[in-house]
Amino acid sequence: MTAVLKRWPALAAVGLVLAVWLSLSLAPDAPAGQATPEAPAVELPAELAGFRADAWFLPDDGMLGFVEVPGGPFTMGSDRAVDPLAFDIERWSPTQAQGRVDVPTFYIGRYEVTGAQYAVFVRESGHRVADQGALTGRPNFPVVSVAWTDALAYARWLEQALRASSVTPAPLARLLSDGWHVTLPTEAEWEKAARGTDGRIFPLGDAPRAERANYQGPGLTRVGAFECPECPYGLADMSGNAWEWTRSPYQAYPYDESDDAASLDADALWVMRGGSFSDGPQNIRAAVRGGADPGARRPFIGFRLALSR
Ligand SMILES: [Ca+2]
Ligand SMILES: [Ca+2]
Repeated sequence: MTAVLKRWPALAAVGLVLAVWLSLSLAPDAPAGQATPEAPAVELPAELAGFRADAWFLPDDGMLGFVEVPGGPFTMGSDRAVDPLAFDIERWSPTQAQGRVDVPTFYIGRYEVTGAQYAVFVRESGHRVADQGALTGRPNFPVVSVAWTDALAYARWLEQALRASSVTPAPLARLLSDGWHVTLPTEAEWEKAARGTDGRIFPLGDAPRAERANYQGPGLTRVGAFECPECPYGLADMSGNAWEWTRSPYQAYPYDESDDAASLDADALWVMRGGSFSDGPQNIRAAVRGGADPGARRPFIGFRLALSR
């Protein structure tokens, strides 16, 4: 099977895209504002500090939580000579430990997507909830137990909601009308957002610090509970709390977004980043790469959004 797919990579990619499309379109489409029979009543607070109840519970700032990461190159991957915790899969090539990747300007969520944000999506879209864990978390904790397909469905729904609403702040509305999309970050976007441009090992610097991230702990915490003034771009929980889905398939480096569709296997895994509350220091490094089945729903995997051209 693998040999066949390798010979017909385009066919394999089409099959996979079809599978994703089918799984999305098979979710029952209830009219807006009506929950599916399987979904429990979603209880949302009238107010939630730091978030806008009138704007899908997105963060209360001028870009509803989207933070600009200016375009330019950064160092991706790991050099075991300076980072002894690095995994083999983080090495760039047989001859090179790390690579330089030029990432155009994009925006990324300051926080992981929360339980309240996801609950509004389920309530408004009727999106099928396959794992109740996605709705039973606290409103300002990261949503978890969501598959890659659920994460993308949320991004698509939110983009339409933002486009259609007069609540959307002007700078954000302008980007959307200029053709930007709400999506998941690529692996390169995620890593640049996490470590910035100085090649650091952890988002907060070259060593982990227990007071700066939720790792090696008992459970999820409120998004942004751990302040990290040293972290690039003012982002929270890039290390730990919930693992985060990206829109990149899990492939050997060198990283190349342009070959993502061409080399997909039918059973491709998707990259998740950043480690979770239960991981040790090795898995909360900025360059760590987890691979997960796109249908996997786990109590330690969530996501954050990106705005990308
Ligand atoms: Ca995280
Ligand atoms: Ca690739």
